[in-house]
Amino acid sequence: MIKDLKAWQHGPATPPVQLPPPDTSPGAYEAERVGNVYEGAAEPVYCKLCSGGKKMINIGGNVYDFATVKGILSTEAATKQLTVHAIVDGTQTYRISVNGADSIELIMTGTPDRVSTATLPVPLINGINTIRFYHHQARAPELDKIVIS
Ligand SMILES: [Ca+2]
Repeated sequence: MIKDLKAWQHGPATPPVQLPPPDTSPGAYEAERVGNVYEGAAEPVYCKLCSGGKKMINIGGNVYDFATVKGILSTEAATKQLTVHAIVDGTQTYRISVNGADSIELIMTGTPDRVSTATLPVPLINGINTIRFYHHQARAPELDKIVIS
């Protein structure tokens, strides 16, 4: 039963032939990118609307379901704009922690039939940054990608 549910969440065994390509522009990081961390129930699944054809589902709702986007390069210590691309069902909220710092709240609104975006300033260090997406109380949006500018 659980196995069947997992198979359903991952989509068909043969994925749709036409999936959108990943965003390889500077500052773009797919949520499903290899090297990211998906903890607990959080996992990448197919999404025909999404950049790269995948999104990260099951983020938030407790302390152990979260996703961390790693390898975010900045060539200076500065405040940059983080634009979050996600599938949002109504109003949902992320807690966002940059490099392990206290979290910033990001409230997003949208509908499941499109990718919604929201932008907030984040402090980056010079070098490799990590950004953790989570929420302890409620399910957060399904993360497609982030763009740093
Ligand atoms: Ca994606």
